[in-house]
Amino acid sequence: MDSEPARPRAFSGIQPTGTVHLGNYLGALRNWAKLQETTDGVYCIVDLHALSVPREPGEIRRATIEAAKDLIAIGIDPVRSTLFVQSQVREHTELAWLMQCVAAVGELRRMTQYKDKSETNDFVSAALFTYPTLQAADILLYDTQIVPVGDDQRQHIEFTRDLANRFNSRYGDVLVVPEHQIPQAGARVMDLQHPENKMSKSADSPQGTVLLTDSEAEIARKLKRAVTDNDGEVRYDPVDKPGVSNLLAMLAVATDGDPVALADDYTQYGPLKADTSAALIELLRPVQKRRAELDDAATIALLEHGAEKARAVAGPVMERVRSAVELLA
Ligand code: AQP
Repeated sequence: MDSEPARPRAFSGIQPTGTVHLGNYLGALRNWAKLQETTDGVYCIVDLHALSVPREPGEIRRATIEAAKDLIAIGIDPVRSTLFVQSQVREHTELAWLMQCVAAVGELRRMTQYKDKSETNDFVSAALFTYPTLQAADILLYDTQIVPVGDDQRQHIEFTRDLANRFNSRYGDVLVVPEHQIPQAGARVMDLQHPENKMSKSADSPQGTVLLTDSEAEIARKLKRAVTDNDGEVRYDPVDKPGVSNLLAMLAVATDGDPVALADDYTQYGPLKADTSAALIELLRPVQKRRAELDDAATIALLEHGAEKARAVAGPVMERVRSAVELLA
């Protein structure tokens, strides 16, 4: 295949829907940065996905630039990897249509993200329903082998694999079928105030969400007030002790430890919270320093260059797909 790189290709995306939080960082973005050592990384700010729920005018543009700064600060190197904005590469929406043509309505209805969001949003757009077909197109357009994501994306990546296999069985061996890569620890960072829910940019839970831009004092305060439980035992048990287990999981990722083993070091919640907070502050300090040095104009220029690199891969893949479907050249 022409566009197949010498190293395996990794692709993933993030919505410009608010400041990046610890869940994004520990569950996905840290992994993106690490994978640059061994893979050809393609990382996308998926602004069209963000429009599947209503936004204020101008919000997306600002949030896109901020998200790009977050990714660069986290360690995505726009020279080594391809960092770009989804809407600047038109092939994404073209392939998304063809994915809709092989997707079944019943499959889309079973997507838990759609079920959750359609219950909580007043206006449920058609785009919210077909969102996973655009996500499949994002991934498949780059002959992706590895998709580093948090646990919440497991079902969408499975769906992407199903669509790729179905497409290939109809049209020949056209699309590369990708695998997800979900980390052992940090794959589902929970909200500090509602540890039964995942930490999320769009959840209205400022005290439960640790943002990449939070000051050290804010991080310490949020961790100190994190909801735990009343039994007082430090044990890693995400089902019965979600709050305490969330602290242990975050501490484990930040210190390269194991959440079950770490629990043995504590007999009280206070010291566990204090150590987790100190480890997270330490982890985020260099990221925050780098982020403060980035400016808008340079970031926009890097994204334009990234879009050129992305088009150079997406264009030939789209041509291959068009030809397999036998659209008129
Ligand atoms: N809590 C989390 N723990 C671990 N990984 C997470 N991810 C998101 N939340 C967690 C991973 O981050 C990547 C980017 O996902 P996103 O842009 O969908 O992030 P979000 O915070 O989930 O954003 P929103 O706007 O609130 O989206 P919804 O409400 O749609 O989930 C992904 O790899 C994701 O797995």
